[in-house]
Amino acid sequence: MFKKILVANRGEIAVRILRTCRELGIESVAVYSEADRSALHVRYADEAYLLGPAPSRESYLRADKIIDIARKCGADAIHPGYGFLAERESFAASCAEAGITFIGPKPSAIAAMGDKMTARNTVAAAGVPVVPGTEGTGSMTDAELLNIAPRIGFPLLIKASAGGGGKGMREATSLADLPALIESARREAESAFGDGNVYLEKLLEGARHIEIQILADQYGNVIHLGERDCSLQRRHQKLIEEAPSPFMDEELRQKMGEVAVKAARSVGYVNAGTIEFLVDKDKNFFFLEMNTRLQVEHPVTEVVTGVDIVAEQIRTARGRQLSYKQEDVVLRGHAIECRINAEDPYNGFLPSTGRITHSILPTGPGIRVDTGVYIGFEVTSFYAPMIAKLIVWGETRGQAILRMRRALEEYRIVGVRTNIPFHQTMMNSHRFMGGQYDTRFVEERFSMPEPEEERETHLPDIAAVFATLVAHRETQRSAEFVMRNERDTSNWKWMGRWERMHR
Ligand code: MV4
Repeated sequence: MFKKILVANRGEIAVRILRTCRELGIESVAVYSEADRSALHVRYADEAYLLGPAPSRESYLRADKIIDIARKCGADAIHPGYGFLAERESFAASCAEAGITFIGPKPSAIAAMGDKMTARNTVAAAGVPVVPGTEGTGSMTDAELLNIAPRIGFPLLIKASAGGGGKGMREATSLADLPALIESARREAESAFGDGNVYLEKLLEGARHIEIQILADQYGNVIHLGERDCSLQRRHQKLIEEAPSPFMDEELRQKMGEVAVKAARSVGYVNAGTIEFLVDKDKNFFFLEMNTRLQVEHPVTEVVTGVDIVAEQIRTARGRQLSYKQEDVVLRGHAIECRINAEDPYNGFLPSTGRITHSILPTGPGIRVDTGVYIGFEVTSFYAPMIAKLIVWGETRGQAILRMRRALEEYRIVGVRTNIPFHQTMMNSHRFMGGQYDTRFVEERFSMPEPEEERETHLPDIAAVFATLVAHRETQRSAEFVMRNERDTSNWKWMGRWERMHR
């Protein structure tokens, strides 16, 4: 096994990775910026080294410094986490040149999936369904795009080839609008990625965003760990994820799982990866992109499968076989993750900074909290506002929702505003309870109640819930369960007093 792993990341994901290193008996190294001198990941690791000033460009993105530190301290592998250097082909290649194992896929797989046109083409050639759109790779002129657009049909999306995650995306409703939108998409892509190439895809409306977790070793074994439903997003930032998807059935899971494995094989994938699909109301599914890294929302999959995904990443990077065969993977119960962000949901989700002066974490049966902060920690605006992930498990989806409500009520954070009230509202929303949501829900059909009205608006209108129930039996059962157990257990007032006491 590796002797020492350097974790090239910060916050909750660095701590998450360090935990598995500890369990596997592998020594660990943290790197940190000046803003993170007293961060949890620095305290948790066996050794820690300063990278530079707070801005990521001068710290967590300094590939050269990180590789240098790894060499000097004798680390034989680097785990990149997510974000920062995780999907940079050049970083994976530099690690290899330095004789250090990059815990992730080969540079060629990162490159093939990182260029979204290449990814579309590669997986389509392997028999994976893609959204109807432009074919081929490389740059297309405006004239070529305008020529092909009517055959794709409107509305359509202009997507940046170097993009992903919705960056540089434009929606066009008619041919007349297209030239200006292509122009602005190219400009945004050029300045964000230094690559102005764009392609077109038919816009799938009202689809769900469902992704499949895969694991692959160096011996051609590729398995999938089922799906995560990530449809609850705001401005392409996921807010709530769950596994399994309330929309899924076993037949669709098997089909999408097999297709995801095919997509991974098409680029010779090794390590953990995620295939994103759009699934329409008729259960047709289409490849969107592949994320060649560990994802923020990986815990919901860990919770329902019992698989330590980070451990499998480390094992496969070291040349071990996967610990599981496909038939060993059994889903049990239901998991929901709420991303706890230092953002004010009552004020347009404005980021909130400050020192955390008091906090109580929810615990107890079926609860997992992955966080990189603690009492005394200063939340700054240098990095993403996510300060914790609250993950719950329940035997059924309904039990998971009730448990999440309980956990959200227990969770106290004083010093920064958080989006916990948003999650509480969502856990009481009829649409969420009924599993009836798609990618537009948060932005188009959801609004926060006024703070003082919160409790009233939370009281469920049972008739309305049943009126909106879908025919899906599992979903119906979970909504009924929630309804049957519904009563106002909020101790918001008491907790409000507690919070004021500690201001
Ligand atoms: C789409 C789509 C509908 N049709 N592509 C967003 C992030 C990136 N992974 C791709 N995304 C989408 N691609 C086609 N052809 C819908 C999304 C999408 C989305 C779009 C607008 C607002 C929120 C969204 C949330 C998830 C996915």
